Amino acid sequence: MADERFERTFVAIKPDAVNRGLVGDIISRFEKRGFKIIGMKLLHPTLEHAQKHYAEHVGKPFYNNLINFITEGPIVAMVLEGVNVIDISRKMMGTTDPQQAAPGTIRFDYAQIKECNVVHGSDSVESAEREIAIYFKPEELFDAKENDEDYFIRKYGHVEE
Ligand code: IDP
Ligand code: MG
Repeated sequence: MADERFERTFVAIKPDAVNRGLVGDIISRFEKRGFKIIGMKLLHPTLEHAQKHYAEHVGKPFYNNLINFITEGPIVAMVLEGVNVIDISRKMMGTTDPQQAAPGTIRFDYAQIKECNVVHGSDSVESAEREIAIYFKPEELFDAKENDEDYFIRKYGHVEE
């Protein structure tokens, strides 16, 4: 990466949110914060995806329910890049339980129960690297252009005389 202040994180819009038509609203929040989408796909997670993704939760009471839920239908898998994106994107999501989440967070605004809490975000640099590799090949990730809304206009916007 060009600048070490920039991190990458894995974000998923879960099947409940895709099903309810919340994809655009959720992506929009991250884009407006300035985070760059450097990878994105709609995919139906396989059992293998789910088991790898949630390996840390094996044996917990909610594990089977979680695996069933995440394999219910398509998710939007994303890699976001930005300054402190791991921590900030999780703050934007709110706490795991939407009932405890702060007003204005994604989980407060769009969810009611922790079993169906609309988004996932990596919780550390190590988790991000591990989770990105589960869902993306290296060639599926792209370089973010300069973080500047006028980049393409300045570069291509010269009218031919
Ligand atoms: P996180 O998504 O906020 O990082 P984790 O503890 O990593 O939360 O749990 C992964 C997912 O498992 C949560 O997003 C939630 O959907 C589900 N989950 C976590 N704890 C519980 C629980 O106590 N009951 C039911 N589902 C849970
Ligand atoms: Mg987690």
